[in-house]
Amino acid sequence: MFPVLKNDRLIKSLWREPVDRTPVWMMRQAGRYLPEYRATRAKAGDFMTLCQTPELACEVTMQPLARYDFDAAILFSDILTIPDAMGLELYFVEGEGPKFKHPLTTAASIHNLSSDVMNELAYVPNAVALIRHELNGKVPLIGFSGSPWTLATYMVEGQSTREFKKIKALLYEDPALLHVLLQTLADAVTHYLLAQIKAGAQVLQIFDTWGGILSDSAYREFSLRYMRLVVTGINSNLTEAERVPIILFTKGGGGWLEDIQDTGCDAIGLDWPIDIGRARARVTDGVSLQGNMDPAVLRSTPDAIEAEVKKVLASFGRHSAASGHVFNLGHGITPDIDPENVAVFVEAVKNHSPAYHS
Ligand code: 1CP
Repeated sequence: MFPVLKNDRLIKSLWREPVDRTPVWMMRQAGRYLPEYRATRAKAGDFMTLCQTPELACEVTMQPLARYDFDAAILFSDILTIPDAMGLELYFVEGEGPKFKHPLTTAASIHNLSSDVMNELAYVPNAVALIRHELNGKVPLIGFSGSPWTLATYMVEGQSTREFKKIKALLYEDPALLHVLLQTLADAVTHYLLAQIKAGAQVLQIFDTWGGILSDSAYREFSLRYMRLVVTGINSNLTEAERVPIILFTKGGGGWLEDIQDTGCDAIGLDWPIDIGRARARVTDGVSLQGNMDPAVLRSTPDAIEAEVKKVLASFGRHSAASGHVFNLGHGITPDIDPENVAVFVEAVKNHSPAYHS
C-alpha cells in the first residue's frame, strides 16, 4: 500500500545485513536550528498545534530531508503526547520548556489514569500515514515514544527538571505506587507504538532520556523492566513479517549495555561519553549500535567535525553480521547549530564510512 523503499540502509544496518556505507540520521533533525522549522512553528502558533496537525507535522518532518542526505526521517511529534492524552494537559512557556496543567500529585491521580489513549492520539498515526505517502519510499520513517520511566518523570515533576526531587521521593517512599504508574505507561506506550507501526512506521526508537539519573538497581527496577515489557509487548503482537527494528536509547546508559541488549531490542542508542568500540566489545552478537558523536562538535569547525566523524567510524570498525552501525549524535542537535555544519557532518559520514563496509 506504500511505495517500495528505495534507501534501506538504515533498516539493513539495524538487522545487521550488509550495506554500502554507514547510514546516518540525527536526533532532533527537524527542529529549531532550521529557519524553515521556525517559520512553520510560527505559522502553527504553538508547538502542540504543530504536533496535532498532520499536514504541519509532515511538513517539518520533510524539511531536513530537503537539505541533507539523511538515511531516515523521524516522525515530528513529542514524547509528551501520551501524558497530554491522559489528561495532564501539556503546554509550553517560552524559554522554560514543557509543563503540565495537571501534574500527578496524589495517589488517586495515578490510580485514575487510563492506558487507553489512542482515541486522543489519533493525530499521531494520521501523521505517520501522511508522512509515509509524502516520503514516497525515499527513506524509512522512524516512529518513537518516551520510555515509561522518562514519561513518569515529567508527569510527576510537572515540568522539566534537573533535580528530579519529586519522582525520586516517590521512588524511595512509595515504590508500589510508582510501579502502578509505570505499568499504565508501559501499556499505553505499547499501544501507541503498535499504532505507529500499523500506520506505517518502519523503525521504532524508545527515548529513555532520564534513565541515566538512576542508581544501578533503580534503573533495572523502574526503567529497564518497563522497556523490556514494551519491547516484548510489541513483538508478541506482530508476526515475524510485521516486525520492525527497535532502538533503545538510554541517555547515560553506558553502564547497562549488556542489560539493555537483554531486553530483546535490535539496537542500542549510545550517548557520547562512551567509546563505541568498547561498547561493541561488551555486547554479544545480534545487536546494532547507534551513535555517538558529541553534539557539541557541531558548534566547531568543518575540519573538527570531519575528524570526529572519522574517530567514531574507526572506533566502531567494520560492519559485520554480528553488529551494524547507525551514525547519529549522542543526543539531540541544539537550536544554536549552524545548518551548514550539519551538511559537513552528513557528508563526512558518507565519504568516510564506505571503507568500513565490503
Ligand atoms: O518550541 C519548540 O519548537 C519546541 C522544541 C521541541 C522540538 C523541536 C520540543 C519540545 N520537542 C521537539 C520535537 C521532538 N521531541 C522530536 C522530533 C523528532 C526529531 O526531529 O527528532 C523528538 C523525537 C522529541 C523527543 C523528546 N521530547 C524527548 C526525548 C529526546 C531527547 O532529546 O532526549 C524529550 C525529553 C522531550 C521533551 C521535550 N519536548 C520539547 C522540549 C524542549 C523537551 C525537553 C525538555 C527537557 O529538557 O526536559
